[in-house]
Amino acid sequence: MKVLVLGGDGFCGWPCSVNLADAGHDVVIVDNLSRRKIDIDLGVESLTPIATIQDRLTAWEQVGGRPMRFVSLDVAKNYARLLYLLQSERPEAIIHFAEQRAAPYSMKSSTTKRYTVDNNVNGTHNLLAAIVESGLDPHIVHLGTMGVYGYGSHRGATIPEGYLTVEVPQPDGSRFTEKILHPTDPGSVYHMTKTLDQLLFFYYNKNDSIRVTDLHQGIVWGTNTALTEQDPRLTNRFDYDGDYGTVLNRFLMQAAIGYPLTVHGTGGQTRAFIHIRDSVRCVQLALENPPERGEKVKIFNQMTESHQVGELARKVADLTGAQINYLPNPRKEAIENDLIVDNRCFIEMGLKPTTLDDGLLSEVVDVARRWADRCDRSKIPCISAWTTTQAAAIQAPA
Ligand code: NAD
Ligand code: USQ
Repeated sequence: MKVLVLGGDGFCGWPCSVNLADAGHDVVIVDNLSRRKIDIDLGVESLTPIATIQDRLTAWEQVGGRPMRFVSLDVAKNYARLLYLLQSERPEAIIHFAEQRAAPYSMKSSTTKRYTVDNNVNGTHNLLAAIVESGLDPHIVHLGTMGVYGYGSHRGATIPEGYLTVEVPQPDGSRFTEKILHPTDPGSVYHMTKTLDQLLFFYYNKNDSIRVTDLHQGIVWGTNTALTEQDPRLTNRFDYDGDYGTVLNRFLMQAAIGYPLTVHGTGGQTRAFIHIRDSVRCVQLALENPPERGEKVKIFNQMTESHQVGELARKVADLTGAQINYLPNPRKEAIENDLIVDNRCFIEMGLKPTTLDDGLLSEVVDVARRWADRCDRSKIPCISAWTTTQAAAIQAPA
């Protein structure tokens, strides 16, 4: 199948692209390389050395991979070229990873808040409008986030896959039931853009019958897949800095270099997780099981397990002997929360979840140890504060 992978040079998009090419799909990567530019602006680099997109594609062909093409394009800014790309490539599916994905980066300043909203919302809307204008019927597989449901108390309720069945009371005392989009409760400007994406998909699906699968993904951990391990030039990125590093990969990397694990607050926050290998597999499953024309937006919870941040820190400390540091939380978020998630759709489609086993955790620690000399310790602290209250707390002397 002809597939455009928007954001195919990124952490999730690159291993996904090679996996789809390996599965026999005709892949075109579309990326404006903004993630690499943000690294330059922040003065950080992926812990793992990553090759240029051109070298990645050459290496992929040299290991015998089905050739992929690269198109440099900003989907949020260059509508005319996006439309032309659709008209000329006529893709059957479009995987949409092309967004600014870090919550701390989105909260750094009014500039990064505005960039995140402009980039993410315009990118998604441009894609939908261009599909309508092209008259084509590609299936969009979008990477959304578990964070759209929010991390307040769900009072023990299981989070359904996108839609909530509610009972609506009528004036005569009777009730009717209806399935609605689950209410949203974003925890950052970044997460808010994903809730706006949801509404854009809902509308264009209703009005123009655009076929969409929205994947509400949890925090991705791990780094490489079997395919990206074949050649050093295929290596995936590993973000460890205070803006882009995500919690479990950060803890594993901190353990590897002897840096006390940076738990925010008490570590009572519960989050959903998925290993990069399962993330790649889920995207392929979603791609190969498209909705029918006229079917409402399919929403899957793309996660395999939930864990408390503090529990993860203790697990990593037990495995590696690392120290744990409980820090003032730079985020305005619940001290603790429950999180029970329905993820039956992927399990029923055949996903065999990769769970948090010691071997896989150690594998990430080994990768981090190999590249420890590339780590800039000054970039580890999370200094992006959600409000001035959190900013004052993280600046106060310990
Ligand atoms: P990433 O930043 O590594 O990759 C995003 C890619 O999109 C980058 O290569 C970037 O250059 C590109 N991009 C951004 N804006 C673009 C634009 N306007 N035009 C063209 N290309 C653009 O992020 P990731 O970790 O690979 O995440 C991919 C998607 O998955 C995101 O939408 C993110 O919200 C979602 N997601 C990620 C995680 C995670 O833990 N990494 C978890 C849940 C959901
Ligand atoms: N945290 C720490 N210590 C750290 C880093 C984070 O305690 O050193 C805590 C945070 O305060 C937060 C939790 O860990 O409570 C998760 O933070 P994170 O940075 O790992 O994840 P998050 O900001 O939610 O964002 C990541 C991805 C985003 C994706 C989201 C999925 O960057 O693209 O959408 O995970 S989810 O969390 O399910 O919403």
